[in-house]
Amino acid sequence: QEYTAIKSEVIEWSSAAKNLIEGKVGGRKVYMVAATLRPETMYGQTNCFVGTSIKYGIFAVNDKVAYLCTYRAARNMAFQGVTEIRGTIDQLLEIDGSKLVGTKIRAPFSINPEVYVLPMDNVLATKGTGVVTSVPSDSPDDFQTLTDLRKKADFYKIDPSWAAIDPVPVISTPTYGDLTAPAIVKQLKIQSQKDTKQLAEAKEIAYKEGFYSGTMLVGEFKGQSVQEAKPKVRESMIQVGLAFAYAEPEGMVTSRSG
Ligand code: ZZB
Repeated sequence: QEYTAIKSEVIEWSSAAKNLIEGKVGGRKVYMVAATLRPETMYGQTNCFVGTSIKYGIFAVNDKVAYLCTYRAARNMAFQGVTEIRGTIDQLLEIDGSKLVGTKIRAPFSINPEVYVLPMDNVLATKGTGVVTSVPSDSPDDFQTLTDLRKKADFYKIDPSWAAIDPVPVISTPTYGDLTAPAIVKQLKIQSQKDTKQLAEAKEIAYKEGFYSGTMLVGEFKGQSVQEAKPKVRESMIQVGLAFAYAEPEGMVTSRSG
């Protein structure tokens, strides 16, 4: 599986993370790294998700830069030319996902350039980087989680202001309009992020609809089809150093064995 790894620079750590991190990263710029299959939706990022019971690490890339992701992802990256010496992993510290909530980051290419880290129940530790960038306009999981967080901010231990950014129209589809994910969530009568079966179905529909029938409403490739724009947005982000290619080992094995 070939993902695009999106780099979000940390602007301000949550108070829980600040103490832990102080003095541990040696002045490096820290980026949270999210794996996405939909780089063309990055204009619509409204926040970032982590799993509260997942352990993350901060890994040195060189003297100036460090990445925050799961150990598993850092290990994969070390074999994909991300670190200076192939296969070496330099973990600066470990941190619980719960402590990252409330951290403010820079969301590259987003119409809302500064967003917060929020908790999501269904983040898998075994997929991507364990960091998920949230695009509620086009991802049913993201829309439903954001809705849950807004309804029960106390329960999820978040400051409501961290979840204040509304979904941003970035892609139009003929069947669902300018906010595809909210429309599908409504159609399937999804009530919470615990409705995982319906959410899987909604994701499938949203992927197909966006890819085959979507038109870009914003950005450098406005007016183009998603099929045309997707690789171009990806290339733009990589070119300016805000993204890089990231593959999951399973995918690599599959493509090698044909
Ligand atoms: C931004 C985005 C915008 C995404 C969208 C999807 C959509 P898949 O298809 O199952 O391989 N994701 C990435 N890592 C994780 C994780 N560890 N746990 C849970 N979710 C994760 O899933 C790939 C997508 O799932 C990724 O692409 C990411 O969300 C999320 F408009 O990034 B995506 C219809 C989907 N739309």
